[in-house]
Amino acid sequence: MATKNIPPTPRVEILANSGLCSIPAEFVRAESERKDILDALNNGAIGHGIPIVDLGGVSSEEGRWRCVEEVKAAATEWGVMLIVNHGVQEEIIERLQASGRGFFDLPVEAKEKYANDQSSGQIQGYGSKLANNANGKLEWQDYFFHLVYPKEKADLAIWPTEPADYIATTTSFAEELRTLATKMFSLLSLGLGLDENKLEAELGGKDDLLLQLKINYYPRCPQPELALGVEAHTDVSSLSFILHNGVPGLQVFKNGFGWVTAPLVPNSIIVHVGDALEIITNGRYHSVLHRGLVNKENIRISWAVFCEPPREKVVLRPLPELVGEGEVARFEPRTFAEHLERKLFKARVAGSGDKAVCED
Ligand SMILES: O=C(O)CCC(=O)C(=O)O
Ligand SMILES: [Fe+2]
Repeated sequence: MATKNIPPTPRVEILANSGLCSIPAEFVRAESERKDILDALNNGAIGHGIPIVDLGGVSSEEGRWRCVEEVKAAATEWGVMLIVNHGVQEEIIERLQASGRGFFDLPVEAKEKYANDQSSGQIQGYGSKLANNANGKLEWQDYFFHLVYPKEKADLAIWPTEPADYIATTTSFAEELRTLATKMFSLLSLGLGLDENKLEAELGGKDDLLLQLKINYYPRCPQPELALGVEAHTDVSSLSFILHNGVPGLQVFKNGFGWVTAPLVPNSIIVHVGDALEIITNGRYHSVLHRGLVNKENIRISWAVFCEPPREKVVLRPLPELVGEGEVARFEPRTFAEHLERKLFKARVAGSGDKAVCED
């Protein structure tokens, strides 16, 4: 069981349920972002352009090469895609969502038993963003964050024991997602003319690539035009897989288009390219800038699985075979831990866009 910490900031869920009509100043975004949020909420343009890739044909030779081309194009031009016929059983996804929802349906006091303690480095558990960034802004969300794969590295003592099936369900889901991650890394490797195991091996391979699950819980917000559920960022992971409860909110940034809202496609999973994959591919695959909007009517919940390299064991550097003649390596070598440090440092210096350490 997790330690019982006094939460450093009030849970957003409590604020949201307190009947307030205007949100506290720490949640009000800068003027520059606000116009942009309002425009996005008003025009509601949903997702034209974000590629949708059908992985259904991946086991035939011809179908596989079609998937390679489509996945490559999406990762190169957008850094994000929706995949369908991905092989993760619908029934497991339904159970995962029911158990995550069941946890967040518990009273806040029950969830506090699982509270994390970021100040002492205990980043797994139930939490809310600390105002530790230079702009002092908070995000309109609470979350549950924990390592879910490989099983022997997971700290089951901090996993929810309510709902009763949470542990079994989340474990089965993580196993299926791990298989899907290998499938995606293989297509992405082939797309760059690499051996199909190459990218995954560079990121830690079977034993050391870690899956971290973050359940993002975005309560209803009385002033969605002023707030963000998650501020603009790129994920530090190699790939991230996102599921959600059917409420729109995720937006990706595309040069020439601006902010584009991810469409709702039944039984799809959203896949982001993150920083670690961008680094080792020397920028061939693009780490996508994205953010989350909130709304007045509906609670939004998303399940983000971050595929992370081990913190110290591998050095992330552009693969020599991807640095073409006359090109330069666009990224300096670094461990994943060093990458996290750099990103936090940069964000502090820039005074915005900072993320708590546990967040990709
Ligand atoms: O809620 C979402 O759809 C995305 C969340 C996200 O970007 C993250 O947790 O890193
Ligand atoms: Fe993200």
